[in-house]
Amino acid sequence: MAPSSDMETFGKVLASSKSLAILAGAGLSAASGIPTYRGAGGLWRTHDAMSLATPEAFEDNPSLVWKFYHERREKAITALPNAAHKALASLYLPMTLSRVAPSLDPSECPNPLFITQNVDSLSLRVLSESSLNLPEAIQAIARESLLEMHGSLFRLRCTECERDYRDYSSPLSEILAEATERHSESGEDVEVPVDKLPRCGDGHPDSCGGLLRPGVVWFGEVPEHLDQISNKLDHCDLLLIVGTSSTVYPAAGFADIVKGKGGKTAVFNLERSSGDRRADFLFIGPCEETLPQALG
Ligand code: BV8
Ligand code: ZN
Repeated sequence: MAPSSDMETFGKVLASSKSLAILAGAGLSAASGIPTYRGAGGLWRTHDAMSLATPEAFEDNPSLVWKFYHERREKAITALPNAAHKALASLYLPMTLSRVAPSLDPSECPNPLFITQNVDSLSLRVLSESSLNLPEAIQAIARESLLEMHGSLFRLRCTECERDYRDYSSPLSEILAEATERHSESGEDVEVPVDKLPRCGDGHPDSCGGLLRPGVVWFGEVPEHLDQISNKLDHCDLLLIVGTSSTVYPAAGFADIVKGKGGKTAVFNLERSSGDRRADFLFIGPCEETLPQALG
């Protein structure tokens, strides 16, 4: 049966949902100026972005991979959450939740569960943004509910001692900033020696000086929070699928899991995608417009 695009019917299904989950992809942050993977953003300089998001690429040329992530970090840190981020975050406001999803099971925490494939941490940031002025207690619940299954550009992990911590410094490294600057000015590809790349320590007492890597999940690595995600999908009765081409696994298989257990799916995308073939609802358009309508 073709998916419905009727907002009113969707509103009724949302109002009767007892266990809600959201799966987000790069389209959620497109309106914030963060390039998607399959749009123009799929290419970084002369490289296919996906080919740089692997442990092998980092092993092979950590300097090139760090330049790639440094640029994305700097772009994400200056990006602002958009109306779609805010519409999703408003689900953590009790009054919004009681209005749009009054049937959620209060004993199930967190409910809704927000799973993002994005590494820009914009969804995390919007939770602590003053524009939503979420009380601290709600912010804490919301942060618990937000699973960055592919990690974050703002996490660093030491390749030696495995220390894993958040770092929002900008720039993370002067020499990477300079290399980026020179490339954007003259196209020059400045080599950054490995011993000048971000190192474990940099002012932290318990540091080992090992080479740091971006705290993201690369292809071939196991995504994070999979147990919590599969527990949720086991009884999720409505999955909102926002701004994803549904091409990267295991996230691309979440819709089928929910459908297979009798749940419903609602896709919010600019265009048709492989994630909507069995969708119950399909809202074609920019999610920064369709989500505020659907959750408003
Ligand atoms: C795993 C972090 C095992 C890094 C990312 C061979 C070898 C090894 C693995 C595999 C293999 N073959 C297949 C695999 C599995 C592989 C995979 O799926 N490959 C694909 C390419 C076939 N997956 C993995 O390797 C995963 N790990 O399988 O481990 C395992 C699994 C389970 C249990 C135990 C072991 C790890 C995958 C994670 C990779 N890391 N990111 C970084 O970012 O640098 S993936 C990265 O790409 C994103 O995180 C995201 O997941 C994906 C991009 O997808 P989207 O977010 O959907 O973005 P995209 O640009 O594609 O689409 C944007 C959509 O938005 C479009 O539909 C567009 O229409 C829409 N849109 C645009 N604007 C808007 C909009 N919609 C609404 N409004 C708008 N305004
Ligand atoms: Zn270390």
